[in-house]
Amino acid sequence: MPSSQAALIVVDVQNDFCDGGALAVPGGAQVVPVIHRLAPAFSHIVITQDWHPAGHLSFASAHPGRQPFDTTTLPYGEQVLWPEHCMQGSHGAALHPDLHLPTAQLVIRKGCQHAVDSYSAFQEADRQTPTGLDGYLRQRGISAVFVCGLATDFCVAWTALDARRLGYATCVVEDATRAIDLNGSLAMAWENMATQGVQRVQSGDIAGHNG
Ligand code: VGL
Ligand code: ZN
Repeated sequence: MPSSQAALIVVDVQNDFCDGGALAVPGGAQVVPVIHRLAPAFSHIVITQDWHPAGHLSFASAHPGRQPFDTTTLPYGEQVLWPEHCMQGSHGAALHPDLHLPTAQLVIRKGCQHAVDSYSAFQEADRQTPTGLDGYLRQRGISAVFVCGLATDFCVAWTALDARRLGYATCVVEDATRAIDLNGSLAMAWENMATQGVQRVQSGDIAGHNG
């Protein structure tokens, strides 16, 4: 059982990342029942939502002549160009309707700046703009985080890597994630996370086999 100093971070379980969504992650909605089994083990739960303005610079449509899943270079580095997704206030940006986490106390919305993407729940891709999540967790005495949700190789991995860098004991709950897997991105994400000391765990290791 995680201690009271641990938080569960539920990343981007939104309609657009689930089957039928604008940027559907294969099997995305399958994380929902696994997350429901994990939740009772945590006294702190944080939910994130990818939350882009119309015309966001991470959208291929903002770059004439470019296609979704191409990459480009933005001032802060390489950027994958995505289909339009998770537009602020849209149905696609809403949390999956089956996700039921009544004890979650914080929702972090990220990717709100027009010209900056934000995969991580802690810091935007400019590596300068904090979301405030680190302060929130620290002020509550949290020293360990368990990351789950969508997608393993983008927002989950970036969140876990930032958590490690900020000094949290960090686990990714593999069976509570699903991946986009673009050009080997999933294997690369697990490799980076292992190198940085992020632990790869399964939901059964945490919540027991209670359901
Ligand atoms: C994500 C791509 C673009 C994610 C968000 O939640 O992993 N991926 N925006
Ligand atoms: Zn996004």
